[in-house]
Amino acid sequence: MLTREQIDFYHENGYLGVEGVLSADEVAELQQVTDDFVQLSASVTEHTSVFDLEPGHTPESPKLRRLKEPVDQHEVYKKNLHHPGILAIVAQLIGQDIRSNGNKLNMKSPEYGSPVEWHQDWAFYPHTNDDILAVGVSMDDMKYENGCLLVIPGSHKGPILTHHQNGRFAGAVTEDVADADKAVPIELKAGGISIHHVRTLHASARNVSPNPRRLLLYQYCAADAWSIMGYGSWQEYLDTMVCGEPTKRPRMLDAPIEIPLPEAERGGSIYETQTILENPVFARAA
Ligand SMILES: O=C(O)CCC(=O)C(=O)O
Repeated sequence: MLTREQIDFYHENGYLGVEGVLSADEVAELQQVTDDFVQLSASVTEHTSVFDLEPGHTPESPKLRRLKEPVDQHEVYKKNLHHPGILAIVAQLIGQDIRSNGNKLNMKSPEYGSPVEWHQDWAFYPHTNDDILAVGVSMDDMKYENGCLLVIPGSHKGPILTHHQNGRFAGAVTEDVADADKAVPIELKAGGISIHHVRTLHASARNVSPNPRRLLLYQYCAADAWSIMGYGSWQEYLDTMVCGEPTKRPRMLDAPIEIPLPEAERGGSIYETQTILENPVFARAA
């Protein structure tokens, strides 16, 4: 559970780091399952619907950048979406009725892993209100050197910066990020979680350390935050419920929105989408 100070810090700054949410055994289990997926990825040479590969990926030295929708790939990831410690914290921030609108496992190989350019998740998935956050489960110690999450405190209260380039969605901010010099790293031990608000500007640099960086991201929304882009059916909405009650009455917030259309030139993952950026901020592996 969070203290009053932690809750206030989140609302004021748009992010929070919480140590010790998962036990050492829970982290070890996640690491084991993830190691198995990295081994499996050695058998592919192109991105698939499950694996997103680093540019230097080879069968001899597999470099898996993202496991897509891990909750659909293994019971252990699904179990942790419902982790009681995580859900208790999320409920303190966005209420008891909770949906999930996505999940991913982003990995940065030692001395290699790709950066993620500045962006606001809200630009990818605008909703009727912004009681939406992403929880990052640290599967390794997270330091600046291995590419931990960087956030700009208070940016969730600011404008939505443009994520378009040459008229198409580009998956990253394409104007100047004025406050980038105020960015702070969310450094955590394995088992800790980061939380960032859906409008918080965030990014992460390349991994320049000898250690891996594996961050399991679960997106949680208040049940009354409905996707502006819509649902194919009532069942599709219901399938996103994690706990509490669904609702057919979306809560509306007067918030700035830019629809992520026309579609990005390249899809598949945020990394692929961002490869078309004319002015990337972070250095990439050669
Ligand atoms: O893995 C990271 O460092 C950040 C990932 C992220 O923000 C995203 O995938 O949307």
